[in-house]
Amino acid sequence: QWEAAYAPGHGGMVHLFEWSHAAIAEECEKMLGPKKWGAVQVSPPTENRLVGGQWWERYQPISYKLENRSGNHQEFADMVRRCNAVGVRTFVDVIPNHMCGGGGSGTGSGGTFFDAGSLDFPGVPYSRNDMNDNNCYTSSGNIENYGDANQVRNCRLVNLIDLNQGTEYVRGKLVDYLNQFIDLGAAGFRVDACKHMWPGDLDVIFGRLKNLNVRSGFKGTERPFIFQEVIDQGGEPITANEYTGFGRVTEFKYCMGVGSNTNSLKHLANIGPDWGYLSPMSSVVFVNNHDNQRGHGGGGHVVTFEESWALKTLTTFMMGHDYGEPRVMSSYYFSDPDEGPPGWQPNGFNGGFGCENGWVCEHRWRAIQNLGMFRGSVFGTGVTKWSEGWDNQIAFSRGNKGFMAINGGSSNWSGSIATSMPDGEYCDLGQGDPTDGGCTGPTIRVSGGQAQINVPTGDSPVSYISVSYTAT
Ligand code: LM2
Ligand code: CA
Repeated sequence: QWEAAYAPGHGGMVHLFEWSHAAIAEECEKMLGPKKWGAVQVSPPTENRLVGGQWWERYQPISYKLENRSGNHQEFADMVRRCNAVGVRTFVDVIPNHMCGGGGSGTGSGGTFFDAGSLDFPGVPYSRNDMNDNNCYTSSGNIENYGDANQVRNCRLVNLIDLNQGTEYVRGKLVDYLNQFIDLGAAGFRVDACKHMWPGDLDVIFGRLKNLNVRSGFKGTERPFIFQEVIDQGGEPITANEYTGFGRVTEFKYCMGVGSNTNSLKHLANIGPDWGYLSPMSSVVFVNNHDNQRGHGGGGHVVTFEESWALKTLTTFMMGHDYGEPRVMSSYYFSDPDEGPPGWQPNGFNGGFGCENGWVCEHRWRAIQNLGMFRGSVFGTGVTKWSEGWDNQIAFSRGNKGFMAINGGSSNWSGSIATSMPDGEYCDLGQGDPTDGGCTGPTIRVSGGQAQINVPTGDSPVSYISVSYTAT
């Protein structure tokens, strides 16, 4: 459950935060598929409590029925099928730790009744006995001290009604919850709030999941790709390492690591275990996520779309480097950190470099949009021929498959840089798009182990080439 079952030539995942299933299906066909991204991470598709339209209401499950503002069951199924058809996998954001916030009653986004006062969720069904309240010994019933692993796992996280994953009944319901996505062709899961569940329980639950669905085009032997959200920035008894035995784990230290080196990119050469991070096979890495870009989930200074120049250089580095499985955040603009998405969906991709009407669409930016192609084409190689310019500039190869140069300086970076790429003329994927045998932008010539680069500064301060995209 550590390997993403990406289609050959595809790589990297994009989190299309708050996109509807219908808009994601279209993005797969027009953008993510053609540009060979590996997967899309989708917002929680299950029925949630309606609080007031905030983004976080979707982290309050009411039932495991697929119906909320992203769409319904049929639209979800259609999205997964259409994305798979163009080689893009679906990773589902799942929330096995809890149900909705305590108190009150009502109907969820799918019309299902619940009573959060008496802990009754007939849509699953779950009732009082399935909850952890009796295993929590804090006076408020909430997590009060992150220094006590017991309460972090058995008490309520911000008053969210905590499920007891230790019981057979709850385990069975959670396995069914996740398996329904595998049946529909999904290839993996982003698992919310894993710090708040016992590793032994997760091991059992993930172990019972089905193999990926043969009818969706998988081989029948592939396991779902699991990446667990564990916010470990050090200083607490619970560590990310407790969770690496049954899936990958989000490496939050990476956000701070890259974010504090935007003006010294050369320091990133050996980012990874040397920095006290998880092993490469255990980690999912990202420059920012939907939580920390708005001060939730750990916080700390992270680079977001608001620092667009740094986001481009760091995202290119992350997608090019061989440490961890990378995820690119795709956002909407907000002024209030609780604010939900715009009331309409992003415009369809037409070859441009962003979205309009409130959506940021970092994954469509000129510097970033072809990184899926690059990542997919260098699979199986390591970083070679690391080199540095004098003005915050770095370049490296991925064996004989790819080469990239990142210009964090204040003027063009041009000259001859050593590379392990074979001789040839390649499309500069950071500056233009490959066409049949050509390129809409500049090319980079490699001869005798030297790449002739000319990396601009400004809008797209990166150049990257791959043996799969030649221009002659
Ligand atoms: C996570 N980590 O384990 C995310 O990092 C975190 O952002 C999620 O909380 C959390 N899991 C639960 O899925 C988000 C958001 C919270 C929000 C919850 C539930 O960051 O602010 O809490 O989702 O929607 C909200 C209110 C909070 C209230 C709670 C329950 O902000 O004040 O607590 O609902 O009613 C009384
Ligand atoms: Ca818990």
